[in-house]
Amino acid sequence: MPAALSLGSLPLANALQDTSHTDVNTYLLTVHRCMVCGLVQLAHSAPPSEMFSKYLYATSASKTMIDHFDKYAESLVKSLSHSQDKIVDIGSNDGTLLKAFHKYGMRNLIGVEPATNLAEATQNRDIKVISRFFDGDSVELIGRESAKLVTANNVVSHVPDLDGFIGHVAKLLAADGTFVFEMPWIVDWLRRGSFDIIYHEHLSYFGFRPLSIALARHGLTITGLTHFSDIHGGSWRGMAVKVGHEPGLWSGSYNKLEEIFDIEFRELNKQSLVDFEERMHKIRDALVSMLIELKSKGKIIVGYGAPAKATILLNYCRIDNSIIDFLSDSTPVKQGKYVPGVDIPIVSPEKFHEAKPDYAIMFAWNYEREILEKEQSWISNGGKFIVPFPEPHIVP
Ligand code: DWN
Repeated sequence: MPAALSLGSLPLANALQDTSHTDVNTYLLTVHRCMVCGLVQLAHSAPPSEMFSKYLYATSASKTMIDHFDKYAESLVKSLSHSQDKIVDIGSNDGTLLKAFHKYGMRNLIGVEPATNLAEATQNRDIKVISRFFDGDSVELIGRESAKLVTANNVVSHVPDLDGFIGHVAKLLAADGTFVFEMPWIVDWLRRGSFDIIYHEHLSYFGFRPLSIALARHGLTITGLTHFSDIHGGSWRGMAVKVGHEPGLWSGSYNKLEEIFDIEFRELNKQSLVDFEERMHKIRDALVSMLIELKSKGKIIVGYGAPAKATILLNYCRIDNSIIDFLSDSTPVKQGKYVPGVDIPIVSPEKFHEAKPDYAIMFAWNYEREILEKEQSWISNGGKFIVPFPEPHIVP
């Protein structure tokens, strides 16, 4: 398939460096769209072991996600009948969701997490974590058809073998089990123009058409859909069960799925990715011009948050430490490191407040509400955020 759009060769988004001035590996980032099922995906993947064996992203780094997964667990526990019903969270990260299930009384909790640093952080008496990539052996280890609930949040975009992954989920699910997944929606991404979420961890950028085909191939059907506009820039939570075990009132979701297919058919076509690339260039040029102008006026400019997407935005726009003094981040393990490719140091939130910068690029734009609430004092003293999407603008 012809490349729909390309960001060139960029570093791995979470490959933060321990020292400055280090040469980092870069990998081509080109996005393609399958002309059969419409799946948008990367043409080249980087080695999963380089990306996921030691992982710096922690779900609990933002209150928004802690609260989100607390409500997630509370709502799902209502559909379970026993505290010993087995729940398996694939890509359990730092256990934020599993700990929420534990809080609501569940006691048979298993995480599957390849990053050893995160797996170790999660273990407790009622939560067992298998530190490996989810595969057929994981299913045998956990027990075929033993899980009442299998969850996978912000995971399906990361798996190289989607068909194999869904097949293993189907084998793990009990006959009356439910698969619950969350994923950013490609239509939200196209509408916002947020190209910074294109990186090597994200192999696929989902619409529901390709995902439904993959689920159907393994006897799973979608019976529940909820959209969250403020989660990772716009995400869906889908629920799927084994065909023949649909709940009575699932037709509502069936109609919603039809609507989603129509939206995707209209907004996700060959031209939309070509238009997206043009928009990418415009956003890059507008952001760089804004920063150069502010710098020429002697303004102090920093970054707020050091999410994976910051690496992409900074490297693609070639914004380095000559423009931005540092990025602050609330994740302890990120502090003291450097953003790969642009040599910008990552510091603690305390350093952000000490520096009293004039402007901060909100790299963690998906938490705008939480961040604006948190930084009211800096804002009231004249601090301003630069939010990159849908086009670079200053808040407040
Ligand atoms: O898909 C993925 C999503 C789920 O998480 C993974 N591939 C990698 C990761 O992406 P990300 O790093 O872009 O995720 P976040 O959650 O957007 O990262 C936010 C970053 O900002 C964290 O490092 C924490 C930091 N932060 C902060 O410093 N101050 C966040 C908030 C809310 C804050 O107030």
